[in-house]
Amino acid sequence: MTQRTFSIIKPDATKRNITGKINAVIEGAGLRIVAQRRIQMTEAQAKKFYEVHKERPFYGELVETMTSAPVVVQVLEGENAVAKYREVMGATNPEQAAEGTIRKLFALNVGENSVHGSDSLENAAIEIAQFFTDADIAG
Ligand code: RTP
Ligand code: MG
Repeated sequence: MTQRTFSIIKPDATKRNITGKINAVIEGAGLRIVAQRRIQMTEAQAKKFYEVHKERPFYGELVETMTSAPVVVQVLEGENAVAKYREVMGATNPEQAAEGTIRKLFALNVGENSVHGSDSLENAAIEIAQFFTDADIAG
């Protein structure tokens, strides 16, 4: 089934100027970047985006990290895009990420792990709508 998922290339990656290298891994895995924009996330946007984690001890740090430099927000399209992108990203903690995954290749640590990807089809739609309108997406 063709799906769309939401991706963020995080500040640790934009700071190191490796967004193209990450996009090459995404495209190499057969996912198409059908929308993409570089933005400076506001504190309000980051807090809303990570609201599910607001009781977690790392929430404050997470919001701070996500607003520390620009991010690239993206919509990725492909066969089973949600699960496929989670696979391409690798485990949250790069020490546990499989060879060849984005986090194994590029992440610095669990907090600076280079990418975000939606964890379900339902959340993908919610997250895409937070940053893109239908007119922004050309599949
Ligand atoms: P993401 O949401 O960014 O795609 O990552 P994920 O699903 O693999 O991980 P999740 O559990 O949703 O956590 C969201 C982000 O919070 C940071 N985190 N820090 N210090 C910590 O123990 C810790 N745990 C999670 C990570 O940057 C993670 O991507
Ligand atoms: Mg998550």
